[in-house]
Amino acid sequence: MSRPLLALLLLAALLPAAEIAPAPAASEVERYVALFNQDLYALKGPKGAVLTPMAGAFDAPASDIARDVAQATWFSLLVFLPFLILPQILLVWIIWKYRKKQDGRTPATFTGNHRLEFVWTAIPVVALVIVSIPIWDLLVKMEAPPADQRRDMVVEVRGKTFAWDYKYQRLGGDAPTRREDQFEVGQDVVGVQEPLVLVKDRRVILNLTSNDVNHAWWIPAFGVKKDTFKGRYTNTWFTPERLGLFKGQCAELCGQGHGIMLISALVVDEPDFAVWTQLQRNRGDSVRVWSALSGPEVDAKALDEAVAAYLKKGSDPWRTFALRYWVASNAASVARKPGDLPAALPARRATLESVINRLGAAPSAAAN
Ligand SMILES: [Cu+2]
Repeated sequence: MSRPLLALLLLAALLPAAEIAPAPAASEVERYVALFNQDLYALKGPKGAVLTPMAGAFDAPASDIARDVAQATWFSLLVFLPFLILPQILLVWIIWKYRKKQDGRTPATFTGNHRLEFVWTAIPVVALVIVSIPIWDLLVKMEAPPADQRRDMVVEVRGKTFAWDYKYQRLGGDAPTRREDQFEVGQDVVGVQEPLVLVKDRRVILNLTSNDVNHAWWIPAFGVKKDTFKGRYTNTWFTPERLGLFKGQCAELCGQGHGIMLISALVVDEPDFAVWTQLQRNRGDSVRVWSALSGPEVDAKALDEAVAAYLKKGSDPWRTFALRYWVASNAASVARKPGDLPAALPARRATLESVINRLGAAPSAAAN
């Protein structure tokens, strides 16, 4: 073995492994399902289910770009407001002052006043120039990608009739993104749209495209609205600054399902995002377990085999936590759809729990 290679291997052995936080307790499953798999279509209000309102960019900006947009809007409103109000005041005053007074005098008539016409043209032109300066700056800022992107999250956004797919190309932050961190989220195994999950104060760059017709990705609270086209990429960026679920809507009339082509972004803090990435890493193999659990009847043998296969790839606390999470998350998605399955699922999750405990406690025994 060559000496530089040996030195490199030695260095790799000495470097601390990427730190992974301990897995949450099984009792935390419901908390994370409630956070990551929120009902994107409805909010249970006092009057029953109502559509979750979209927060606006002006009353509640939730990103750096949205703050700039709100500021620019208020500024132009301030500059233009006198043009709306002053003529109305003048009009009322003139009508009152020169009303017919029944004193026998006839009103004077006159047309044209070049000086006045010049003034009332020049003043609006100056106002437009004043407003255009900060707006131009902002437009350039929105269009130009940030110069230093090393810490940025990068996500490919793909519109399709009538849902969204998100491909995480880079998670951003301090740690370099590994190949296994290039997650794809979209619709879960039950077909429920998943939100775009972002980290508070971590800038995100979106590369947007479409599978079919034109769509537009729009979340007002982030101050971002961008068209998506098939065969071509558009880009946008922003830094989410508030925690929470932010609602949007496809903003390009794209077909029958356009009205329900909702958009949601969930902004979480670093620790919750770390949990979310661990869940994504351990997601794929959980589908087989879900299939064994979600049929008309539970096939005990198939379930045993699916759980054993899942645990064979790793039975550490993160693996078992992720398995419990994905089954619970799919159950939450199913519960939003009509059918008999939701009522049966609590009992089936208890069955899964006993299988995990039986196989997870002694994975070597399961192999025998
Ligand atoms: Cu659309």
